[in-house]
Amino acid sequence: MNKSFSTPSSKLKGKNATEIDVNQPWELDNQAWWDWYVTLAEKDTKTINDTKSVRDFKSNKILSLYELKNELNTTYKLNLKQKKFFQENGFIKIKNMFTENAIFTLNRELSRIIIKGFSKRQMKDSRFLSLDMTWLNNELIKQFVLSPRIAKLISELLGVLSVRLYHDNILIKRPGCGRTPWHHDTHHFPLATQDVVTAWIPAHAIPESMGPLTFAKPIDAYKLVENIEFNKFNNSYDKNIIKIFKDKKIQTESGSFDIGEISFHHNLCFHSAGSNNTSNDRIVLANTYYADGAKVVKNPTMVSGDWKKFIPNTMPGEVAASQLNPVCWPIKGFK
Ligand SMILES: O=C(O)CCC(=O)C(=O)O
Ligand SMILES: [Fe+2]
Repeated sequence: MNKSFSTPSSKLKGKNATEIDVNQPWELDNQAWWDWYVTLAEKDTKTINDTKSVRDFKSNKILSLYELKNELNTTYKLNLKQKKFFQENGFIKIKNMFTENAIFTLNRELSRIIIKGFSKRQMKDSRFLSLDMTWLNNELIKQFVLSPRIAKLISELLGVLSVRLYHDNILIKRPGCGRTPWHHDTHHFPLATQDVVTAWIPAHAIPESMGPLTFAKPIDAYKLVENIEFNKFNNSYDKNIIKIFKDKKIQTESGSFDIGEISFHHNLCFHSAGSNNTSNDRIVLANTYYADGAKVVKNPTMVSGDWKKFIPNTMPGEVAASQLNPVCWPIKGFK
């Protein structure tokens, strides 16, 4: 699958502000969206150069689909402390969500998909590459995306009975790619609910030098920056957030991820990511889920990106329940 390669930032520059108002829908694909979006980030001040390989798995067994299913179908028991942490902070990182073998299996499959999905020219730049909806044609990715282990945990974090899939997203931050700007995902998902969580599943260990996801604490941090106007042309929005968080002494969590460690973030949680200062790709499978019954907002904007691909045949204002948004929890046969 070869994605179209467009440069939205140059398209944006060619037009005046009223022509590409942020309130207008996004007309390009999800890759184009990421290409544009990372141009809005302030440069990283840290320059950690780390060339050691993070591909080093202690065990490197590729699991069969049957073995993988068994693992992805077991449920995880959240404790009260974890639930409280998520309620207060809007995110949680959980170690050992998956075994090293499961992550190794995911790593090999994602690496194969990436080689197939992008041309040499596309892979040459220090870009943020993205592929979505691969679960539709790939049984292994489908197991991860529709995993009851993940979906049940999300329903418990949100305190809702049932969750649907919004979309999957393979996120590849290439060596040398800069920061991901500060944002919360409410900006991105055209869903008229606050019950949305993304599971961010690294396909290897992510040291700090590689740009792990960074979270602001507590979840209410977004209220401090609610009135900052989003700027689609430059990094002023990101710069403003950095300044306000610093002035207000907002704590951030930017630690590394071990193999098998996964983070879950709520759509109101402010997050960003550092630049990738290593010589390896940072490869992550990020899947987003929402409470069953949610509707599409009445006016999706350009920041909502390619949403019609993820919720097809659905008009703004209608319930988001297309065939591409299966209920991932509850699932028959599981308690
Ligand atoms: O991977 C990144 O750098 C950003 C991902 C992100 O913002 C998200 O998954 O919500
Ligand atoms: Fe995000």
